[in-house]
Amino acid sequence: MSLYFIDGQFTKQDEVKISIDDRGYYFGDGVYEVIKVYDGELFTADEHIERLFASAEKIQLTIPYDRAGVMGIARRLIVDNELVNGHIYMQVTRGASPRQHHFPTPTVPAILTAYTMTGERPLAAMEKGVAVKSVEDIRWLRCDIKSLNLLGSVLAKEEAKAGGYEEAILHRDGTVTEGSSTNMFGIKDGIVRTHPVTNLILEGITRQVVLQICDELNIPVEEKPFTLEEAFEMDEMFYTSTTAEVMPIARVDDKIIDDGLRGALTKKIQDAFATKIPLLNKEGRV
Ligand code: PSZ
Repeated sequence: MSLYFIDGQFTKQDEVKISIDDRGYYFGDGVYEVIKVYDGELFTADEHIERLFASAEKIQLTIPYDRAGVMGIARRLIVDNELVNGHIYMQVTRGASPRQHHFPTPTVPAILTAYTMTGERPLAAMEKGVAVKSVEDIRWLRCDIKSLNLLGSVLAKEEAKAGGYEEAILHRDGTVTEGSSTNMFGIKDGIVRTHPVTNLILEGITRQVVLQICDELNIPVEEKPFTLEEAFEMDEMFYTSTTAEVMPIARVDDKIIDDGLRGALTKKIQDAFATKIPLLNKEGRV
């Protein structure tokens, strides 16, 4: 029986109780994070916890723990649930209070919930690549916040999935922003292109790792938006996320990217990413 952390207590999954008045349930009024676990070890946890606090601050939400407290909850869940490979899901809502749009008065404590999920690296897709569908980005103008309000992403992903695609490549007036739950990259003439960090995208932790890898490998990067038309003409494309890592894109809509095979630079970045994963380093099989 998997253990959940709910509002200050570690609870068995079938004993979890959440109030119908939780503002996450009514309004999506909260923020969340997904942290990858490889071989029982958290990956880039400091960065994820920092982003959780940053998202919370942007919506004037006070997390009822400090950073070390949040890390401690994540660690205890891994140990008690004997998680080897997978991730921790963690969310904080603005507490439980009778439904009214404005913040609760008097203030109620924020509620942090967290649990573990098992999952393996998507190695087959990482070799073969995936297809993505272009979808208009109808989300709000604060995509820099990892908010629980995900309707825009849900509808985009559903449209992609219904069409047989793995992910949606979102665009505003033809300019690519990001994926429904990923950051989008293109490579043209040896230069890696991705949308700059603005209010229109989430600053992915995997994005940060990839930019660091490019720096280390002297691969030039331009953090400059590109259009869908430019995407079709890229030499290579990939997207990044905590669980997808560095995922090659073989096709955008009906346009095959280059020869449709994983590109050489994408492979190089994937290999460099793998060297940063604790499990692979430890066992020496990168
Ligand atoms: O399991 C999954 O499908 C996951 S785990 C994390 C994500 C998906 N996505 C995070 C995310 C996002 O929601 C948006 C809108 N843009 C970019 C990303 C990538 O962020 P990182 O790299 O921090 O996971």
